Amino acid sequence: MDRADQSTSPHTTAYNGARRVLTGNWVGASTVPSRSLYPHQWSWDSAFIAIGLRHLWPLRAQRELETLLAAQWDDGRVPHIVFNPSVPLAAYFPSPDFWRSSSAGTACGAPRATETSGLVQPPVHALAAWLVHRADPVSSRQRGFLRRMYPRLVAWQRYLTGARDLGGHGLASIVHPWESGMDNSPCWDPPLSRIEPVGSDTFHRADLDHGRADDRPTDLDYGRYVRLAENYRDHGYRDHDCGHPFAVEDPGVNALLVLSEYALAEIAGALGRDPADHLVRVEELTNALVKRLWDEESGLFLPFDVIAGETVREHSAAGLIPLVLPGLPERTARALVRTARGPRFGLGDTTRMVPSYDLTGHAHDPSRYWRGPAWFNVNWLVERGLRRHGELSLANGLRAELIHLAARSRYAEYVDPVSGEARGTRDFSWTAAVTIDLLTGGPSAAALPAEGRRIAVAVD
Ligand code: 2M8
Repeated sequence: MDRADQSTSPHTTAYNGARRVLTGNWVGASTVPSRSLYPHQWSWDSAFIAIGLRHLWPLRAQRELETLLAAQWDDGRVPHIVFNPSVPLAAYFPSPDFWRSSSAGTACGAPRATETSGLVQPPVHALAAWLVHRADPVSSRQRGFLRRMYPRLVAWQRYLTGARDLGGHGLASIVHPWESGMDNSPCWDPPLSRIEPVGSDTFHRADLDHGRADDRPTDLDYGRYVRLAENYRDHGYRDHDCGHPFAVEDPGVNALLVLSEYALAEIAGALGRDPADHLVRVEELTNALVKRLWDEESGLFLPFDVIAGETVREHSAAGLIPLVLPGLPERTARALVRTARGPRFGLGDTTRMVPSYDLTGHAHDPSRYWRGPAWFNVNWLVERGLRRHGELSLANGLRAELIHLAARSRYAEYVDPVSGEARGTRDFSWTAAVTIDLLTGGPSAAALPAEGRRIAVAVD
């Protein structure tokens, strides 16, 4: 922590509380998002957790990512959940006996000895690996951390740009709402409406044993989630012959894919390799993102429904995430900042944190899962993006709210974006992790990959 933070007692309290959460949720080789609601290892959670852990225990941060990537499939996918065999099956649904990865995933090279889900989550991992390395380069080098991680991270990115380029324009598609990380976003309502739900009597939701039903997705949504996951599993998790009934290009996922490609360029450089291939991909991906997902009318990136062949006209915080990219055309970055401050997201005006979904949207609900509440990881990305594009006063205001609300909410999973009231579970790991990162790095240390480096991106 920097000196100013140490001398300010609310910051010390926030720091100590966050450290306590991360200590309590560490289970030996990785961190659970929550002891009660999410008792296994989650993919993008672990990336954000590692970004926080690196300031406390750099070796533990390296271990967090190593454990996750040890469960990578031979086709390159990094599974969205790595199951802990000592946790009872009933503790989380869908449990390992639903996914059956070690048998159903054989054709795609799922691990034999570890059970995982067959879906993926946003690719924050190369970014996390780079930041973790930077926190303690000496131990990282001694342990060959980057050298071991690099081929796995490259394979992961190539899975997304290869097997998952379902739209044929170079962007990755998600094939299930859970893959966006923003599970219940209204953005998925139109594509999900085409999916026949399984009956709610065919499964038991463990989430309702821990969370309030009003804060969580409905049974109808769960019926559709289960149908999609079953279909994928029953096709051996093969992308080419699954006939994915749900395929969407999500701006958040694709922006993080680009940011991680920047991180791969940095990692390649640190390993004495030529980063050129990664930088070419950065440029291609950024162009594809802007061409295909930028919506001039709303000043936001919008998802594209590959099956229906149309843009999903719902406005979510995922559309602001491309602000983290240094190569974003300046005009686009300025428009995104205007949208963040405008009536849909209210930043610096009506909201304390960026809501997950449009305040003026027909489906806005400030309490329900990803349909309005504010999440700390998404806001950390927005804060980094604002800082990167020189919006220091907005970034500083958001940073202060994030630190304050994290501690006040007891490190809640999410909060009401206007009142800051806690929602979801408490002692949530990534809330604690990004708090540590913001407190430790301070405003001057955005230190994302490609800081200061701009690439040429064509815009029509
Ligand atoms: C939530 O998702 C899981 C399914 O993956 C669930 O609702 O059971 C999401 O918030 C997701 O983004 C997050 O990674 C996960 C664990 O924190 O919980």
